[in-house]
Order: sequence, then C-alpha cells, then structure tokens
Amino acid sequence: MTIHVLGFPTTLGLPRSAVRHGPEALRASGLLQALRRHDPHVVDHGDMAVPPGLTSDPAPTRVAKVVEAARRQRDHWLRVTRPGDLLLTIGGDHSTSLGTIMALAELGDDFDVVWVDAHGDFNTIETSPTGNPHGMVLSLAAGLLPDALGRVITPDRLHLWGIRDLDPGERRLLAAKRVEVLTPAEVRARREQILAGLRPNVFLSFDIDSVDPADAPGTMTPVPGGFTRDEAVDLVKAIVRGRNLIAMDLVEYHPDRDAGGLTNRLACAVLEAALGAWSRCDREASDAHQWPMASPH
Ligand code: HAR
Ligand code: MN
Ligand code: MN
Ligand code: MN
Repeated sequence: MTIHVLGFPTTLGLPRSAVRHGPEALRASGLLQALRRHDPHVVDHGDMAVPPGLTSDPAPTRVAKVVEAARRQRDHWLRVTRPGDLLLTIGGDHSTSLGTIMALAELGDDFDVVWVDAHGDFNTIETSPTGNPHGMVLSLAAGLLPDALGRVITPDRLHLWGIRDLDPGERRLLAAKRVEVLTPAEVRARREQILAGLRPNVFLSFDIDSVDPADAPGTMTPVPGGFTRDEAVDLVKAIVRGRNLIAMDLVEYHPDRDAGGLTNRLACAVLEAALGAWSRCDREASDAHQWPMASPH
C-alpha cells in the first residue's frame, strides 16, 4: 500500500495569491521526511506543472482552466494508483481538490468527501461574488456547472465541516441540495453522530482556513471562529481512525502570510495525524489478515 504525494501549486482557483508556494514551503520544512517516519511507503511524485491564475481572465475562463488542470491531475492519479493506496495532494488553492474527486469518481469508489473548511465552496459562476473557482469546487464536482467532468458525485456524499462563511446564493444551493453543512460549534456538539454517518471510504479535503486565524494565519481568506489547532488535529485523527482514507488534500496554505511558521507546523501536524491514524489502521488490518496464515499447523 503506497502513499502517493503530489504537489499541486495552483493559483487557478484564486488568481493573484502566493498559495503556489505551499508545496515548496512544506517540502523545505521536511514534510516528506516527517511522513516517512509514519510510513515508509511514501512515493513523492514532485509538483505538477500548473500555469498561474490570471486576474484578467473572466470567470468562465478561470473555471475552464481549473477543469483542464484537474483533468491532468485525474489522469496522473488514474495511471499510478492501485487499490488500497492513499492519494495525498498538497495545494495550492482549493481547486487542488477537483482532480482527485474526478479520479475517485472515475474509479467508481463508494466514498464520502469530508470538506473541512471555513467556506462552502459551492458557488456557481452566477452566485459567486468574486468569480474565483476555489469557491466553486464542490458545485463543479456535483455537476452544477456546465463543464463536462465525466462522473459527478451526489450531494449526499458531501460533508462540509467547520463552515462559517457562505455567500447568499451558495447557502441557498446547499440547502436545496440538502448538503450537510456544519459550523465548528455543530461539529463539536455532534461529533460522534456525524462521524458515524460517514461511508467507510473517505476523501478528506482539509482547507487550512478551517482553523482559527489565531492558529493558522498563513492563508488568503481567514475567517474568525474556527477550530483550534488541537481540535483540528484531533478531528482528523477521528475521521481517519476506523475508516478507509483513500485520499487527502491540504490546501490554501499561504507561506508568505505565515510569519514564524505557525501554519506550516500546523499543516505538517494535520498530515502526520492523518498518516499516523491511517498507518495504524493499515497495520491492524494486515496483522488480522496474516495471523492465521502465520500460525503453526
Ligand atoms: N465564498 C467566497 C467566493 O466564492 C470565498 C471562497 C473562499 N474559498 C476558499 N476556499 N478560501 O475555501 O469567492
Ligand atoms: Mn476551501
Ligand atoms: Mn476556505
Ligand atoms: Mn454521506
């Protein structure tokens, strides 16, 4: 079982931002070595080439460029992944997550998406106040925009946790599609219940702005009232434990706004928490499987 790590330094979802330096900054602070301490089967796929986002592009062009980059990421994943592997992508803005959703949908995996975020990312071109596709990724994945993505995913698979900043139009869409949208307070209050509601296969997309700006200042769109650092790490462990994490993203990390490296260390801790919990599940599963075969006749 291999952990595939891919950098996706995209600003196509949020033109004019330095989140493209996220993978580079996390690599420079030893992320890969840290992950390998948890599990030796880490394969580094390097960073995918992604053109810069342009503020001069109108929203439909921005979306088209996001979809084009996502298709290349999807194709890469479809070439390398094997059953039981974990696809780990380091963004980049949140348009980082579209290609992985497309790959998983194409593979036909029965999975839920846990979207840990301050934002709903459920705008369409019509409802978006900014035209930035990082705020449209889930509506794209659910097929609400005209771009042909191949298979789309049904809204019951979406679990949006930590949400505290919605635009009026996306709020209406989320309600109409009956998507699970929970604030940090609701996640705290109903944690065991909502965890129990997840399918066994999970794609965890972790937007660093889900964490409170006091603990995660290094992002472009901070929103007060988020999870604390410890809550976030604990939540990630709880999501992964006893479940089958098939993919994970860490997105919206902006190193230029991270004086002192607080957010960098948080990003690393979140990924290590996921991998620690994942590796343990993996070991327990394979021990259980091997024990009868290894026992003497
Ligand atoms: N809702 C706003 C918009 O669509 C802001 C979206 C911000 N998204 C992220 N990722 N930072 O969650 O423009
Ligand atoms: Mn997001
Ligand atoms: Mn966000
Ligand atoms: Mn569900």
